[in-house]
Amino acid sequence: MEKTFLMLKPDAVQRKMIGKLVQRFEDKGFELIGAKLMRMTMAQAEAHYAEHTDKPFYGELLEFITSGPVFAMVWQGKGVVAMSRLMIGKTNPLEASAGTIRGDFATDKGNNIIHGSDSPESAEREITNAFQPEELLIFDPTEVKLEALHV
Ligand code: IDP
Repeated sequence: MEKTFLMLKPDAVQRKMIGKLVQRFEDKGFELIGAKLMRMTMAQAEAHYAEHTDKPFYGELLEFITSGPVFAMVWQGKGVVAMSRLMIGKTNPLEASAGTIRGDFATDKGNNIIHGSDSPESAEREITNAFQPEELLIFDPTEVKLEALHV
């Protein structure tokens, strides 16, 4: 089943938007299979944004993403990569459609609230960079037995 890596950036955590943003993806019908509040190490940030090394905003981007806690998530579902990108909206929030997360809640190209993988291959790499395999739980919600989970 297709997976994506979504990350609420430090601006979203600081603005107390975690619940509101998680709600959008739950409402859509995707499955949350892993989530945690974490602070990206510089090494994780560099690996996550490796494709942007040459960009003029690269230094600023690393500084921002490591500046405070992020809320990292793995979501699963048919078409979850493309649909999440649609729900997130364009990189520049001033160009993002109303109704998208960036269109509704941001104005700044750097502080644009949320990251979403751009392909299943990127998702795989980004998930591995942020999560240990045992942190992802796939379960049938109709048959949840607490002792079967890692709690
Ligand atoms: P995406 O997050 O929509 O996939 P990318 O082009 O992959 O956009 O850029 C990664 C992140 O780098 C963006 O989400 C944004 O935070 C930051 N970024 C992109 N372009 C700029 C820019 O021109 N100035 C400052 N930050 C930028």
